[in-house]
Amino acid sequence: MKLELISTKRCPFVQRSVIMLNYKGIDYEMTFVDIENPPDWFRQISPFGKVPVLRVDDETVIFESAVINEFLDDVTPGQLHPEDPLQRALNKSWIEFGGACCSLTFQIMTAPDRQEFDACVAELGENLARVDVALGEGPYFNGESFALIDAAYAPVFIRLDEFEALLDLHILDDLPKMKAWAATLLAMPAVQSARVPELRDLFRQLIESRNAYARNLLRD
Ligand SMILES: N[C@@H](CCC(=O)N[C@@H](CS)C(=O)NCC(=O)O)C(=O)O
Repeated sequence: MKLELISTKRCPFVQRSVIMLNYKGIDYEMTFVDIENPPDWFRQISPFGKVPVLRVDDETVIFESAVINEFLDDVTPGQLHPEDPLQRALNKSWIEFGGACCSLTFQIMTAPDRQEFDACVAELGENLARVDVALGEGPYFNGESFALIDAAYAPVFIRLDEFEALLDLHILDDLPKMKAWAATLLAMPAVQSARVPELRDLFRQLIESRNAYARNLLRD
């Protein structure tokens, strides 16, 4: 089975799957598409027109990052979801919630005015405070072992780390437990491998091209 991940460099949902593939040492190819102007073949294989899409063979693609990651986990040794059904269900619930957090990081970069920007920052802070309540003592979400839920939230922390440098925006300052979780994940080679070196420039370009409110906060 030769896997191909259809990707963009900026997408946090793609990063979830890159983290998983690299953490598990799975062999794969990466194909980048221009999501603003995608090729016809991509429109045909991606049901929602979104990345990531995992091509499993000539006829089969899997979409939705959380589902892709569960598939990757299922077909490789060393299961990364908790064994206990209740814990597994709770992890899946918070993974779903993590999708909304990813989306808010995008809205923070693209909000057209201060009112919307502030509202998105506040909503993300409130969301993360809810996750913080569910967090254990670390270093990972469930404790000692890295799990799928860590791969799901690491891209949020990549973005928040970029926001600190780019916008002087420090959303985790009031959440020390979560800050420690973020630091653990950001130090992992699999997470670093999902963070392309030009990511900050891509965010800067996004903010500038949208003429977003965040443009006023950009640091040199
Ligand atoms: N729920 C999806 C979200 C994927 C998603 O929103 N991807 C964005 C890029 S970060 C996308 O492809 N957007 C293109 C579009 O909506 O047209 C997942 O988890 O895979």
